[in-house]
Amino acid sequence: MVKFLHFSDTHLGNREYGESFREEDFYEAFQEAINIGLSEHVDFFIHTGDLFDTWNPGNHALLKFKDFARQISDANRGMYIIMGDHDRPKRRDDPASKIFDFLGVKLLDDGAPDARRNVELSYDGESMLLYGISNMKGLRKDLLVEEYRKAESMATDYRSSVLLSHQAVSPYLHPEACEARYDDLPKTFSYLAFGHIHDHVVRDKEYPVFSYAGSTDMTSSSEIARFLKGGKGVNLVEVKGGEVSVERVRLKSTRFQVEVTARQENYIDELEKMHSRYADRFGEKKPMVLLTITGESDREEVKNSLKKLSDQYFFRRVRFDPQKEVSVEEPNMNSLIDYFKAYFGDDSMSSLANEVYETLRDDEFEKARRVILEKLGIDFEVGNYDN
Ligand SMILES: [Mn+2]
Repeated sequence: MVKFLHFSDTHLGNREYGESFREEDFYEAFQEAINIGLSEHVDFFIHTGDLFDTWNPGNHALLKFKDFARQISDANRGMYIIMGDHDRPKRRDDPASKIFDFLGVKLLDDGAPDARRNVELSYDGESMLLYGISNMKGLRKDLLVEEYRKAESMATDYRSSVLLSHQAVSPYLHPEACEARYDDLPKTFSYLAFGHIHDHVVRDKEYPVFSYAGSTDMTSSSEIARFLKGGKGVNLVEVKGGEVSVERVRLKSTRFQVEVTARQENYIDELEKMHSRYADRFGEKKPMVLLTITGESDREEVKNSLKKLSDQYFFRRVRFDPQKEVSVEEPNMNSLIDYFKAYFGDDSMSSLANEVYETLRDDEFEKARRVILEKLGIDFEVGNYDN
């Protein structure tokens, strides 16, 4: 039997809202993932991309990862990884993860045209194929399915095999944002280990078993809804003679986040309701609350009363949305998008304007940028994504 830990999208170095404690949160989640793997005596670790938040991480993030890799190497375990879209150098340079080969970090597919993508492992008398394809998009996207076919053909020679891939696969993201369809994926592998989509997905009722391990912390508020349902976690995977079982292990260190939307008259009540519903999930860290105040409000008064609660919660910049309730009662020319429509005289432009407005209001500049470029049909290599 072979046992390994599959995790993904750890975005080391991410400093959300410029808060250094948020950067530490990502390191703590990574440490917890390693602790889980080592205490479960896994044979090795696989990481399916977006190891770092950017392709040229800061020195602190590099040092933190060196420490993590050393813990794995001291335990005589290996780590196999591929590049996510965040890890792939945006200009001619080497991938950051290559620096750590001396600690047993093996990058499958370093992006070179002749990159070695496969490695054969042997545990417990069983040989296993690991095959990694780093993120392919932009010009590379058209070659992706061809690469999947090559991988598929190599895996036919093995009873046990794992594919590492970092892509958006439909139906797990809206089709326009996807580089492949689920039906395009190789079918000869035992386990398809995926990264890129930050929510956890597992399909284990059919062969091969397919999973997005998901991120270990949230890089966008769009991850909160799924986090509230299932938390963040890692996959413990066992493979025996081609049979796969996946156990999801929830991370305890991921900082709790929640959105609360209320009017000024009742937001304190709503915060209390949220507290009684979720307090047992807060853990040791101060929970982060994304608060939206709808309708008419006295912003100064809200801000002052939130200061008194600041030892209990970390409030992200509060959002005031006077439009929100009005638009429900009277849809004509009272919601922002109606104004955009009137101004542009074009549904597509007005929905773009509305989406950009919504994302910028959340301070998600990179996401807004992506929305614009996607809408204009520009495939691009530079910049960050929230995935
Ligand atoms: Mn990611």
